[in-house]
Amino acid sequence: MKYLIIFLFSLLASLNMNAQTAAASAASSATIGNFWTSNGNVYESENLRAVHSLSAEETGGRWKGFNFNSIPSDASIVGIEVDVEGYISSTAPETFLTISVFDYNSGSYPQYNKTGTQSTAESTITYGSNSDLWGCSSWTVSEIKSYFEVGLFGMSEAKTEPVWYVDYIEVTVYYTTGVPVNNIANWKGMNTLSKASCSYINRISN
Ligand SMILES: [Ca+2]
Repeated sequence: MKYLIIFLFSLLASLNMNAQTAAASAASSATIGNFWTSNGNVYESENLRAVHSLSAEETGGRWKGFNFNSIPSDASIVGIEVDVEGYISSTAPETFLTISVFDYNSGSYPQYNKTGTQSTAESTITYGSNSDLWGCSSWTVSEIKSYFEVGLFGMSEAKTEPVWYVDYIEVTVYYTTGVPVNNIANWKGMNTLSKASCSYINRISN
């Protein structure tokens, strides 16, 4: 029994269980129809900012061109974090911000949202975590590499509508390699794992 236990621990170690790695990237392009002005200013944190004057109608924009080429093709995506560095001209009531991630794949446009917040002093707000898939049960590496987008949207019914300034957007994707401990029992069935259905809404416009 002793040797069996040693063997099993060695096997677990060799499988590199739970080794979580992070890949971070900024966007490198904006989608057509982006309502933000100077939208290329979110590519670097250098105090040059994209600007969005909110209105009573929800508008915003999306960014893409993230570089996650370092993620191995057989990795398991376990978390997505979006860091937004910026500020807003006022925290007027009836103002709503939304941070979204998109999987723009195969013509569909699944979008996963979080309620945004921003103070009048420039700061970095973190959305998601190393274990948050934003309501989607799974993301494939291909979706992350080829179809991932981030959106920032906002609206305000305040008399004086705020202006939202964003200096930098950085996305960190967390992934594991090897066989997760909780999948050992499903070892023979791993090839049958597939993307489960996700709840999402389709956004038609920016
Ligand atoms: Ca910037």
